[in-house]
Amino acid sequence: MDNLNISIIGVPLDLGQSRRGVDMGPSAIRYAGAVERIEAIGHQVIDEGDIRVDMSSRGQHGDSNLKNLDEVIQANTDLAKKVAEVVERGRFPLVLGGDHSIAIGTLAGLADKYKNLGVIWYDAHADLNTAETSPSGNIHGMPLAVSIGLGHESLVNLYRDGQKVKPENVVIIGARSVDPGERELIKEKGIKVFTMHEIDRDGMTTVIENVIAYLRSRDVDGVHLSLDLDGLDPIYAPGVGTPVPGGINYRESHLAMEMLEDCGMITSVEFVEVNPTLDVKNKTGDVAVRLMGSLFGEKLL
Ligand code: HAR
Ligand code: MN
Ligand code: MN
Ligand code: MN
Repeated sequence: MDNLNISIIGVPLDLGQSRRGVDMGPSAIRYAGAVERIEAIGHQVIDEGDIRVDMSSRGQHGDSNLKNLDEVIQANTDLAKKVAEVVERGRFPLVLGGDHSIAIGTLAGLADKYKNLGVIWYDAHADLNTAETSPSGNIHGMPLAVSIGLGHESLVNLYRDGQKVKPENVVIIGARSVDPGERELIKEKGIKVFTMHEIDRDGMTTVIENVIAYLRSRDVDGVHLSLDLDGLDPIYAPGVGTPVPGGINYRESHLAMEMLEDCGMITSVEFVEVNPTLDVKNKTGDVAVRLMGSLFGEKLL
């Protein structure tokens, strides 16, 4: 990877789900040395600080089956503006969550420039629920559906109207907890998914080769990596709100990051769902920063 001008944007949002503490994710990732690690590779980094999140009316949801909808909309609208502005300045956005609902804002902001964006969704979950299919009402289970144009209209039309990403441009890696409504949507929209089964059977090398070939065949004009730390096995990333056993291991994750770095297609990244209150000595924030190292071109030799 050439030397990049990276802008870090923190989003201390925990309102897209029900467990407190994931709002401290950006702090934990910074504390684990994100800026220093990326600068040591040779990139230039500006920490743009955090998006302001209104916590004052937590828990007072209106009549929809979407928890803290107004606050999630507000924070994501501000995030979308910030991401769009950073991209406009020719910089590479590195967004730190916060729960995964922040992908709604990140992808909305990226849609200003990227008209055929590819998205890699590294996650135990598909995050393809709508208010109708969600078992929880947690918006962090919905951002991918929202971004392909499905769900509550105030989320779908956030920042700019309609779909931000084409479903044919989405690749999910690491899925192992998919709800019935999500499964239907995957089939209906033909979304490309590499579950743990494909990772076990074919190995991460083949999986990432296939991901890259697929996105090239889609002729994407950029690729966003949305990395939910719960994609990793909870052994390596215990500090997450919805851990699912049987996940991607530490070396496989590094290999995936290294191969994505090699392909030169990644144009923005977010690391989400780090919850320091559930963690063990900031292990999960630490893994996030190590993976950033590989993704931004750190070499073993
Ligand atoms: N699918 C479940 C729901 O919609 C669980 C979502 C879990 N959350 C995340 N996102 N961490 O990947 O509630
Ligand atoms: Mn997720
Ligand atoms: Mn997840
Ligand atoms: Mn390598």
